[in-house]
Amino acid sequence: MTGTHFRTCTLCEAMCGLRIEVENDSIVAIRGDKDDAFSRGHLCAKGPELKNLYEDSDRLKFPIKRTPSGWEKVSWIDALSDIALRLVGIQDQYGNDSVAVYNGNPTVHNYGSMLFGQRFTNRIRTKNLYSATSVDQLPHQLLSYLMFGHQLLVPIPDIDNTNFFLILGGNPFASNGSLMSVPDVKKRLKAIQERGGKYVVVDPRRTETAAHADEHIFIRPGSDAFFLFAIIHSLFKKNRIKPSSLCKAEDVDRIRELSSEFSPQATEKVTGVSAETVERIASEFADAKGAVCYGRVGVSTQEFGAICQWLINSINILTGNMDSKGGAMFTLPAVDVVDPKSTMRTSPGSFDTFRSRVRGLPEFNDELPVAALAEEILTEGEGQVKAFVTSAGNPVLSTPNGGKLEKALSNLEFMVSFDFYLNETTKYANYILPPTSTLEHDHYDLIFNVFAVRNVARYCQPVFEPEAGMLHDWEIFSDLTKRLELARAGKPLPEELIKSKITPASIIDHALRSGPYGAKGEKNLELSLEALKANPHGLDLGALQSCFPERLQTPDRKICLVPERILSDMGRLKHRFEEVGSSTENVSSGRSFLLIGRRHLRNNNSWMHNLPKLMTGKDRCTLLIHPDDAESLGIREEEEVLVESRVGKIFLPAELTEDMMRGVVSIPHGFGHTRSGTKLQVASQFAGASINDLTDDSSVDELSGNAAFSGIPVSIRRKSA
Ligand SMILES: Nc1nc2c(c(=O)[nH]1)N[C@H]1C(S)=C(S)[C@@H](COP(=O)(O)OP(=O)(O)OC[C@H]3O[C@@H](n4cnc5c(=O)[nH]c(N)nc54)[C@H](O)[C@@H]3O)O[C@H]1N2
Ligand SMILES: Nc1nc2c(c(=O)[nH]1)N[C@H]1C(S)=C(S)[C@@H](COP(=O)(O)OP(=O)(O)OC[C@H]3O[C@@H](n4cnc5c(=O)[nH]c(N)nc54)[C@H](O)[C@@H]3O)O[C@H]1N2
Ligand code: SF4
Ligand SMILES: [Mo]
Repeated sequence: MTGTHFRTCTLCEAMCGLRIEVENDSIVAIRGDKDDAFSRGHLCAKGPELKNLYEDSDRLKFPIKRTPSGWEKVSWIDALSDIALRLVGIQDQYGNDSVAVYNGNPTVHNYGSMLFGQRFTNRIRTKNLYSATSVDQLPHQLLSYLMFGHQLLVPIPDIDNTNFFLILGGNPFASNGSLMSVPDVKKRLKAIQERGGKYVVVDPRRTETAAHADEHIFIRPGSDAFFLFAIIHSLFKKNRIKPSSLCKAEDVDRIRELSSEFSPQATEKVTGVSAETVERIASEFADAKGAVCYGRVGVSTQEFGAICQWLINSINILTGNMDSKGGAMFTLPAVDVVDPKSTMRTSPGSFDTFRSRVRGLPEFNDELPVAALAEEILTEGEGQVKAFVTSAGNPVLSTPNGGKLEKALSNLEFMVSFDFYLNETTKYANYILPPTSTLEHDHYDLIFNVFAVRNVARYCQPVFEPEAGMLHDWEIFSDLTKRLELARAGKPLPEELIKSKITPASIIDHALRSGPYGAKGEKNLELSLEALKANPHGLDLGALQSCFPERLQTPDRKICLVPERILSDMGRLKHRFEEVGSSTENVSSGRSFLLIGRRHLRNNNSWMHNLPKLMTGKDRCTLLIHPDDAESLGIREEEEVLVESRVGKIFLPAELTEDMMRGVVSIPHGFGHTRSGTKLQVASQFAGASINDLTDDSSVDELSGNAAFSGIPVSIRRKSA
């Protein structure tokens, strides 16, 4: 096969358009697609590595089974039939909840896996559903559900029109943006400055984004809720509130009352941000023509992650910047997942309709927080998890207290992993079911179009035919779902693959046609799969538009400014405020440090360390520490240090930098490829250590159940000491 293909990169949320040159069945170049309607030629170092991912000799292509003498290749039919019988057998013996499922991050970049994986989990009928959501954006979805009535009505910064962008706990220079699909974020941030606007970064580390910002504000990890409350306090004090007709007046009064004790002066000691700075930021925010407050992983994954997202939404609402140009806006995606009339409407959400068995953490959207997974496997009694299915995830490296989860996985009766790598998690499986890789299947961004800074749509055809006998994620899920049903009914299992008449593409085609840009839709652009195929560079469907109150999904089409659930969490917040405020221990006393994470442009969570070109250069898995803190511990540059938390310890080299706040240290996540029994030849040479051997499964945002990674207390010593 020879020719030029146009594809969306599926590695991060930016959705860059790629131009892929193929000669004689081999990729000769991957470049940014200059004609792409959204990304206009942008790409990062990871995009071209889709070639090496595709060619990686460690990538699995056919099912393997763990046996006493090692991994053995098996046929799809034998694997799928045995899995169906084992899962049904375990559920018959111990009940439905004895099977747990975990969906990892790449699921949301793979629409086939999403659509057909969901059918599978529906059939498993277990309460033990988990995903990367609860180590990530759960607070965003929860607050969208509570305030706007739908978990996917997520406010997106109108980056191209804003004049004041307040970023907390996000580092788009490294991550390329999150819950804000935005190719070429650097250029768009610079454009804010060029039009006379400003962007400000609040972060315990002077990140790459902060270094280019108009202002960087250091903040003590985990204290953002107090900073945000202080901003609101200041806005009220200065009379800068613009009440929205979509909010109840008594709710506005309520926020004023709640904010009364968090004055900029009172929060100063707890956050490390001066009262003067808070007052000034509040004024600048209120003055700007179009301002938006945005918080990402650093504020979602903390003890008050949900309260933080509530306060961020509240700041945008109270200053008239919600659903308004230059503020936080909402997409109208071509495949609409919010509108009740849409064929693809997803559940608006649910919260706390049941709780986890051992610790009583609340369900959200039928899922339990993954911080509870290990204990659900390890704790005996009715409802104990005995079998586990993972899909596109590596929870041993990506969820808190990975060491405990490892112990749990080795206790299971049965485990299956949908993955093309034999890694730190999948090595515990009895079967690994490897799907085709991204270039071998078609693609539509079901999720990231919902979070994009413009309304866009693009459909990509596969670049390569898969090798004979390989299957897509959705085909594996589809067969297994039906096989499971047959096994449950005691019927014979077929000796051939059970094919589905419905395909992901047919589902999308129907949704596009009946969606807002379809023939009968309000925008009437006659959008369909055919139309998208005819536009391989994608279609720009326009800038984000105001859509309230019509698109609000609350029963009264109003914003619920102060959800009851948030009110009930205020006691916990106040308690922590008093506790930290009265603590005599200075953060930078040298005895205990607060640990935070970080991302690097050339990493992608845990799974792209096997690509040699991305691993060149300086060691990235280091402990960042302020030189003064290092000096007080007698630690020198590159020296191996021991970092210890309540749950574990790791060794890694120190990297001294004034970019760290005093008393705070940073380690990237996704490393720790030291574990034996994996097949990751390159990654194991750049093994590093896993931050999640230090993060604590007992440290969660008690309201949402989301993992609280930011601000884990650790002690540090020289290895040689
Ligand atoms: N290159 C690359 N890109 C990625 C990924 C990747 O692994 N690598 N992962 C993708 C995924 S899954 C996601 S979810 C997104 C995430 O996208 P981002 O949220 O932009 O990612 P991070 O770089 O982790 O940014 C989090 C920031 O929060 C800061 N922080 C930590 N604790 C606190 C705190 O208590 N308060 C405040 N204010 N800040 C804090 C950290 O120092 C860090 O700079 O990135 C996506 N893109
Ligand atoms: N301490 C700390 N921990 C964190 C974070 C942090 O900031 N700090 N960030 C968290 C965040 S935001 C996230 S999203 C999670 C990610 O956590 P996970 O989703 O659990 O882990 P990943 O590293 O993304 O692993 C993805 C797996 O999917 C496989 N894979 C890739 N593509 C496909 C595919 O198309 N199909 C299938 N079947 N498999 C595929 C890869 O081989 C890999 O094994 O990590 C979280 N963990
Ligand atoms: S920024 Fe994200 S989408 Fe764009 S090329 Fe890099 S990894 Fe791919
Ligand atoms: Mo994520």
